[in-house]
Parts: sequence; structure tokens; C-alpha cells
Amino acid sequence: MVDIKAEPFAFPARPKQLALIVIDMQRDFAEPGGFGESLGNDVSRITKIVPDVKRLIQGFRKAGLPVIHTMECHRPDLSDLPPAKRDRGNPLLRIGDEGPMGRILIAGEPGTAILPQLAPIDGEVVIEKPGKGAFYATDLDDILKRRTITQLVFAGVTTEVCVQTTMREANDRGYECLLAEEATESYFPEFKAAAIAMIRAQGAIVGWTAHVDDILEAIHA
Ligand code: C5J
Repeated sequence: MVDIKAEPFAFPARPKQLALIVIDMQRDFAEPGGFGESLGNDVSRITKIVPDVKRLIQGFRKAGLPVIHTMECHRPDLSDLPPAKRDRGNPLLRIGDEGPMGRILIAGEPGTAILPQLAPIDGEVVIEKPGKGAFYATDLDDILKRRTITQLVFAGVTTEVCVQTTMREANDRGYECLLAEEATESYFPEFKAAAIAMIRAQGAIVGWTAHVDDILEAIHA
């Protein structure tokens, strides 16, 4: 076991049971013309974390630990897209609409792809998920159980939506969760701060949070 310096107290990592989950680092959330911008967001906040997400991914690869990527996306026929999700709000473009990077959040479209700097390499699992949480309607839990993974480090976007939802789903399924603070972002700085605070409050009620440097130092120890 190796302790990772974390809040609200050290994370007792068991490296053989640890994986990195990178949530939704997709062009649709990070680039102009994608889903994030169609909702009125400043997407430049998301691209700023790419270097920290990249060194976390590289650190896990170097340590021989699994890296799992998720993508929020839907089938081209929209059969996994509930009207309650598609018709929400008043975005410039809805999920499934044709945008400058192809159809918004549809599997296989250019805009739905993971940012090229963070692209999965051969052998890494990619989970396509129709919901906010990565356990909903996917085989993520089976994949983790088969590999005897019990602890998850989280990176990706957005902190308070898909990252926090997945952490809560994982927590309920018995996984210990650690959020890498510099490797996650929100379109709203106050929501990122609030999510970090609520995750680690009450004795790590959802999980721990830690700095990327401290995670990397511990997994290489
Ligand atoms: C959102 C996500 N915010 N990946 N998706 O719609 O957080």
C-alpha cells in the first residue's frame, strides 16, 4: 500500500487495484462549435487542463496501471437519447444536430472524438456512455471487476456533472475514488470548487481529492 497525499486525509492506494478514469475529454466539450459551446459555455477553460490530464495519463501508463477513457455519446438513430435530454433548454445545437464538427455527441462523428493529445492507445478501454454517469447503461463495472480494480483516480470534464456523477455511482458500488484537482474542470469555476468541497466533506463522503504531482509521485514510488 502507498499513501497518496490527499484531502481530507491520505488516500491509501493499493497500486495493483488502481485505475485512472478519464471522463469525456472530447472535442465536443473543449472546442468551438461543439456541444459545450452550443450551451453558451466558454470552452477555453477545458483546453487549459489538457497538459495536466496528459501527464496523469502518461504517469499511469509508465507505472503500468490501467487507463480507461469515457465518451458521452449517442447512437446515430438517437434510440438511446431520451427526449428529456435532447429537448432540455435552448441550445444553439441539440444532440444529434449537424454542427461544424459533425453531428453533436453522436458516436463516430469527428466532434465526438477524444482530443487527439489525449487519445487512447492500443489496449486501453473506451466506454461510450449515453448518460452523465459512466456506470449507467455501460459495462464499466464488469470490466473493473474482471480486472480486480477497487480504487479509481478521476480526471476529465465537467467536474460537477459527468465526473461527480460517475464518482457517486462508483462510490455506491464500493469503489474508493480520488479526484485529481488540476486534471478536472468545469465551465463554472465556482461549481468546480463546490464539487471538490462536497466530494471530500464529511470524512470523504464521496471520495478524496489530490494534486496531480502527489498522485504521480506516489504511483512511481
Ligand atoms: C455535460 C459532461 N456537462 N461530460 N457532460 O453535459 O460533463
